Amino acid sequence: MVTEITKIFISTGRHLVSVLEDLGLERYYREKQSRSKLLEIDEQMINDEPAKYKSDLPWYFLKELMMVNVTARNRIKLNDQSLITDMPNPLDIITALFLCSDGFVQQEMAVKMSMCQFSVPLLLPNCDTNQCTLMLWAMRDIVKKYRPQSLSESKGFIEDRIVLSELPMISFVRLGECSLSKSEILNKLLSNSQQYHDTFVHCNMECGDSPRAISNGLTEITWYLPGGNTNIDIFSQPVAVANLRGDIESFETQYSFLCQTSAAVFVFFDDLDSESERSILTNQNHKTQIFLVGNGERTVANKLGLNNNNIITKKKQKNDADFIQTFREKVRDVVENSAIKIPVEQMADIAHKLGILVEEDSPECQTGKRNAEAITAEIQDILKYKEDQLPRQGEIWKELTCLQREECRLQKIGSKNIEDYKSELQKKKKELRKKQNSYDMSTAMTWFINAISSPGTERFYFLKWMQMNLDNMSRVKLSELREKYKEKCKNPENKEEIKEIDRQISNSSLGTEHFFHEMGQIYEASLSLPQTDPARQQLQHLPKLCAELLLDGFPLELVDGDASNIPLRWVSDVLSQLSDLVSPNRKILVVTVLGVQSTGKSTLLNTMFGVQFAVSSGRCTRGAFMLLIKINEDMKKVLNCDFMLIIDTEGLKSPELAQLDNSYEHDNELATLVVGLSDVTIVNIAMENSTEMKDILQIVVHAFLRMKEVGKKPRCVFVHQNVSDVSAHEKNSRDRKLLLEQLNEMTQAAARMEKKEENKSFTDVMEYSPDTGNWYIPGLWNGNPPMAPVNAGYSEAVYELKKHIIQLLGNCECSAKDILDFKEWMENLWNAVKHENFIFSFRNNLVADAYMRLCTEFNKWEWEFKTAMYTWVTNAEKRISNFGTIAVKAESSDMREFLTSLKSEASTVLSTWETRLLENLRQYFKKTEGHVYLVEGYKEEFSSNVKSLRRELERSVFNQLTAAAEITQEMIEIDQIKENHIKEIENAVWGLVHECWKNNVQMGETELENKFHKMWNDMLKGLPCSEKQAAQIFRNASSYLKESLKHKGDVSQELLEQRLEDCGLVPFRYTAERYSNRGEDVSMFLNIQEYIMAAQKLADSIIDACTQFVSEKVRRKKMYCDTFMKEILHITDKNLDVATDIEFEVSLKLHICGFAAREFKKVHEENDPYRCLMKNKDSSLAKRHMNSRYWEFF
Ligand SMILES: Nc1nc2c(ncn2[C@@H]2O[C@H](COP(=O)(O)OP(=O)(O)O)[C@@H](O)[C@H]2O)c(=O)[nH]1
Ligand SMILES: [Mg+2]
Repeated sequence: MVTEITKIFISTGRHLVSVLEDLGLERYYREKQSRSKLLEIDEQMINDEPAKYKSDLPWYFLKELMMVNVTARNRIKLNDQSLITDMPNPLDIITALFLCSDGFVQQEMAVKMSMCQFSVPLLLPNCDTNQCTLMLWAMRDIVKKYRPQSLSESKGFIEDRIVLSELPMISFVRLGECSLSKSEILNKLLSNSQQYHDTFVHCNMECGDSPRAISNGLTEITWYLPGGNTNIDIFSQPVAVANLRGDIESFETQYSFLCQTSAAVFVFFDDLDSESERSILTNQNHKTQIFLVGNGERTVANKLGLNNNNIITKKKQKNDADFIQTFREKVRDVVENSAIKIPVEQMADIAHKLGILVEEDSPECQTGKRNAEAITAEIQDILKYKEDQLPRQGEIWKELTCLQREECRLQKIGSKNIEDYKSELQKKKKELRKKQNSYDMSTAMTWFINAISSPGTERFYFLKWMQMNLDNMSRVKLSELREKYKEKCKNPENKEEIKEIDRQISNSSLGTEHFFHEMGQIYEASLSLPQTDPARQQLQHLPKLCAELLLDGFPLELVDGDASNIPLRWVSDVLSQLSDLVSPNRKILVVTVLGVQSTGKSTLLNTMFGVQFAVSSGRCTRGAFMLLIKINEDMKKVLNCDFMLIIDTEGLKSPELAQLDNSYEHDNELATLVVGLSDVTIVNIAMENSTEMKDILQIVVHAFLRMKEVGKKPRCVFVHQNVSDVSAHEKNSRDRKLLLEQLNEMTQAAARMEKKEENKSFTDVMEYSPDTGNWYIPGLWNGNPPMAPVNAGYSEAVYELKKHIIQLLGNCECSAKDILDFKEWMENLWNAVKHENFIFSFRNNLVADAYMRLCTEFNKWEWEFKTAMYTWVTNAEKRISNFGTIAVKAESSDMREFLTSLKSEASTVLSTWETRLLENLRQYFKKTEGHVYLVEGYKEEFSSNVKSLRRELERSVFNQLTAAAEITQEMIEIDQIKENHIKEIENAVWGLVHECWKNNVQMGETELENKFHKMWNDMLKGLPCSEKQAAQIFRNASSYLKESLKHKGDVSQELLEQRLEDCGLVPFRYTAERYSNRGEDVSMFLNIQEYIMAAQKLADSIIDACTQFVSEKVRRKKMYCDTFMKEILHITDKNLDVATDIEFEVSLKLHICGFAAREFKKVHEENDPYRCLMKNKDSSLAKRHMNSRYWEFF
């Protein structure tokens, strides 16, 4: 025995080095291949030429495997037929790759292999050291979903990390020579009748008969998982199947291991002549059942003391199908009756006893595991845990989000002054930040930050352990909820229930992203501390940590799905750090995917780029993750960039949910942001939800038209999933045309609404080609999950799409930005999105359009109402002032009575109008044209608008009446003052003069003047001061102006930041800055000149009309009232409908309101009783009186 092993060791020991050299992998034997290297985009990635050298083969295989191509193993061969004899066995290539990869690449490979339904290595041999390794870590990330028979009634299912599942394992080994192909029989055993699949590599496959150089002793594992259909399922219970390569006589350790872990071991043999062969079967000390499978006679087997039941023979006459059938019976028997169910994780103990290495024993992996467990062991109740350990993200962060939005949108400002309101919001924000800072750093976060600060691969092990532990914890609860959710969504009646499940899902989910949220909040909050605060300084390094993770290909959250907000400062600082980490001016291109929830977006990206976005996460929150991929030197010249940033959105709301709360805002915002950020957007359309996608696209296009930030044209590619027909492209040319027509139509509608009719088609806004911009991708699975492998057609179609996208990216060289540019672009875009509030709230253009129509109509009624009330008030004011003159001597109580009666009269008029408007509204909704039904939901809103309009008018009318009454009253009083006080003044003057005279003091002019002033001021103190009311005029004007521009997008709100007091001082000159900056050629320039002239002319005529209105009021010395300002805006709006430019409109309105408010203010001040007297001072009776008296004396 010993000599035998030594022989193998010596012979294969030489082999490993030479085989690795042959395969060009020797340099990775010591320094393992890492994930970030694996992700790199290089020339080979899009190269279709067949392999030329042996050293190409592993890379070709890896490339195909990363794209989950089921034919990956069949293609490991060279084009050159003459070399065909010397071709490596696919198993050698797989073994070599596993030997040369680090734990993360191994994991990735195992996951993809299991998606292809390939067997994966369980025990990996190293013929150099003659040791083998249990590949526990590599398999850790495989999660499988299946339905055992017990659940087929209830349609329940089990979703589990396969290494933790308690399944029986059945092993297959060979002793001596065997004429049966063990692996092929196994494949047949596991395949159902309609669909044969090569789970294990066998000798009848391409190069499967090449001698194995380094893969003897390799033990592979696969799983048979039932789907709950008795007619299809081969076994009704899940079972693991292991397959040892090579003769067990040479691999006794592996054999022992299998005997101790399996429920049964099937030994394939031809004859058992030698004593040593027999002894190996009897020597084992274990509980497993041994079955013998052979071509030969039963008698040999009987010598071993096995009963007939444990012997399967394939006689010459027995056909394959029958043989397999008997075989299955035996296995089924074992599976159903076995008590031995050892999860792979527990096999590690057995491995240790047998001297088998376990890769998880590496110190980095163990430290990572300990660190992760320290955190996750503490978690009992997820919701409570989040509150205790991650307190900064929940409600506080959501409130902060609202405040940040409100700062941009000022939706609830009411009649407050902008500056005051903003500083009020600022103050609230500061308080929340203070509250965030008041929490101590929780133990969980301290540990988390420490662990991700650890060096090398340790932090990745830690993060992976965290992910897996958290995932395991919430999986049970979540998968149940998700299933329930899907079920409920089929029947949208259960809205409340859906909402409730949604909430529960949110409460029960806890992933590493929550720890990163917390980090972001800790960092952002610390920035509100003084610069020198040690607490703040200690946290300065956090962005760098995350930048490093990003650089290593770890996905980081861009948009926080829980709060639907970007922690802007945090993400910006991470990107700045990233920019510092790479050499300067590194360029990036951005690829994004957009589509409805659970339509295979993440799967698509993962297949395309070999990345690891969470699949089937089914989170109810919808954020966006970004991931950085390096571009290899050889591709840089093609792509003209150094990195590719991939953004995966977590999926837009499913239509059921969108209808639920009628909130389109988040999805529209998210879509606009990511499309705006990307160079290429992949729009994922599944047949069943194309409407939702079109709705969202409309809003994206519309938003682009509104937001000046989007200066470029994003490219978009439509991906139609689940279309497998070969003629799809041909057949769907009509559909494509239709799609483009629809896209054009909605672009035009949006352009009309935005008054930017120069945009005539979708392609004016987005770069899209109907011929090359549509991709049809067949379904992902070939057959019925869980046993279905990935469809080869899927992988191939995704590969073609990938080549196309890389080609597209190669064409956008000019748009490649460096990281800092990207950061700034993101900040601007997000701010713009936050400012925009109008368009995002609609489901699509039609609704937005119908809403606008309703608004227009409503404005008309509103105007009629207001004009009527204005006329009525003017009349009433006249009556009040007459009342004043006629009843000069009347008691003031009479005036009060009169006022009360006027008010009640006003109320009657107001009520009549209110009823009339409500009736108008009712009639409007009875209409059939204009898509009125789409805005049915706004009926209530408009009804309450009518009511609040009435309230507003009532208040204003009452105020005006009161003001008029007061003024009249004051006028009377002023007259009385004048009258009554003449005597007093006379006396006072007398007193003054007399005093001077008595003391024989002769006062100079000035002295006399001063005395007079003092006396006058004392007297005036009794009168009310109305300075304040005058200032109110500007404030009112501002708020009406804002109101009138509310629906015009963020540009207008930004332009409105100017102080109205500074406007309208100089004549209006329109310069069309926006256009002049863009004018590239002369013809364009000439057009602009014409345009400017036309605009100026229009402006002049509007200004004239408004000036006339103002002068009329000024001439008649009318006291200011709010209607004036509204009337002016009305005049402007009426004449403006040909204007195409929002900047023009805003600057014109600012000008007009500015000068009008100033004029009104003057009149107001003139009418002010206080000012009346002040003005009268010099010419006043009193002064004359005093002067004459004084001089009379001297
Ligand atoms: N039948 C079928 N399932 C798919 C297809 N693409 C993805 N899936 C499955 O759908 C689920 C959701 O996929 P995922 O990529 O997470 O969707 P996302 O939410 O759009 O990112 C996963 O379980 C996928 O395996 C497909 O083409 N056909
Ligand atoms: Mg996804």
